[in-house]
Amino acid sequence: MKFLTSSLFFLLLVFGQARAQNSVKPLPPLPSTKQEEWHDMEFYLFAHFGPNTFTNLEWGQGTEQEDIFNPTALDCRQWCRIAKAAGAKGIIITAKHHDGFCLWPSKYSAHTVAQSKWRNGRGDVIRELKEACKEYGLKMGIYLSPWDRNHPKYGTAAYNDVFVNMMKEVVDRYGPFFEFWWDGANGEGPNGKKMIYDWKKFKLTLKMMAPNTVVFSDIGPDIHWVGNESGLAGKTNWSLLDTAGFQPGIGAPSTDTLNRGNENGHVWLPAECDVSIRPGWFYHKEEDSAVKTPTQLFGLYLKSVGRNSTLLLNVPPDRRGLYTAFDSAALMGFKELRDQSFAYSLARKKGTKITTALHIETKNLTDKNAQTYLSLGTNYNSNPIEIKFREPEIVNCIVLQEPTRMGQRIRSFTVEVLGDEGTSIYKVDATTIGHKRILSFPKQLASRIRITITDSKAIPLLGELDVFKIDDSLVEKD
Ligand code: FUL
Ligand code: CA
Repeated sequence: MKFLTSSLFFLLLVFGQARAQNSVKPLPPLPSTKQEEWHDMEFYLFAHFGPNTFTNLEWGQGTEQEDIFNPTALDCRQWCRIAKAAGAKGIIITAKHHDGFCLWPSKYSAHTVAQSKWRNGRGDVIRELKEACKEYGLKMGIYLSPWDRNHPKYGTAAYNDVFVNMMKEVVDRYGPFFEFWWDGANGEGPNGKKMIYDWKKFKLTLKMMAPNTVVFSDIGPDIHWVGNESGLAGKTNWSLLDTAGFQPGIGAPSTDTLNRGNENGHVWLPAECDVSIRPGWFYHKEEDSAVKTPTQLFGLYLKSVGRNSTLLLNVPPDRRGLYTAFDSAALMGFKELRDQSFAYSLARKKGTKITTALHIETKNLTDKNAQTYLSLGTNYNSNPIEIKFREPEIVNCIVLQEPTRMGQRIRSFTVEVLGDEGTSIYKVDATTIGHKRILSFPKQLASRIRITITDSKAIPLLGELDVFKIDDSLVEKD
């Protein structure tokens, strides 16, 4: 009997919970599965590599001799080993930058590794990276610049087909890719020619050939540029954007809009933060001393991943075709800081109690699945979440996630640190959450923490909640 009653009680609880979840409707636009998977990757590397590595330029002319590309000890397994140890989930390679040189032996260009002396013209960087990524369990992405300062057909309608053929070729030979990166830069080609890109055709090509790949450009179709190359997403950052009437490149929305998204945007289109570990995108020896420190990288992580974006961190191989010890040391230090900071959530500590004013079951907040959630109801303003510690704890960092499968809903929220008697010690107001919001602040001794959703487009839902004490030096300054 006792068993029966408790089973019944359990069932009622489960169904009650399921009903509560079912009664809330998703708020479109919603992410596709590939967008969700991409967002969950959070951090991955960019590898700018090509003739510029050897000429010390950032933008090659397109007139460089093929033989200039001559890495003496190329080893993509070394890149992958380091990427993996750094906790990055994938690598995107510049298969063709603005100079037009192809790091794979393309049928559609006479300016490729096949025309170089490197490995007697039989080298293929893209194949080597594909194999190394597979070995290390990393995802691979590819960057192809539409702007091509070498290709003889550039500036004519025929070049659109060249670009389409190149896309097909790389997808066919080296795919699947988790991401395809279209650079919006569009300057003059050989002989000063300008080019009008057939974006529609480009989009259709990847839609047909690579339906599971997220495609990046200034305005998508799947993810968009964050509006700067410093790795900074807006503190307010909607995964929604209006793209009708816009084009990648000079026809894109303002950088401010790209930085924050559109609150009522019609398309689910999250931002990606691309930034280099060095001042330049390509390797320059003189920048060995200017590699970002682990603390700087951690700061970028807070301002990208911690602001509903992802971090695409460029780490350029050198002339040997290897990651240098400077870059790899910085990456390992960055990994250590993330591990130390987020190893131990006080929200999950034994004795910590999480409650809401309306006594809703809160276990979905700490089940490590952002898509299972707690609904705060229509009266969310008067239904704050309280995290009560067994003993007062020093805290300075809160991590929140929305279940994005239900749409991005929350406009603003408040975090209050409370002392022994429930007195407010510290209060911080913040705006959007989305996939992940990391808030850091000067450390406080907290008995409780109260989180109130202050404004939401629809019934607010929270997927996950964590509280940390991170090193003082890592707290966001601005
Ligand atoms: C820009 C390019 O012009 C830079 O060289 C670099 O590739 C960066 C990621 O995108 O548009
Ligand atoms: Ca959850």
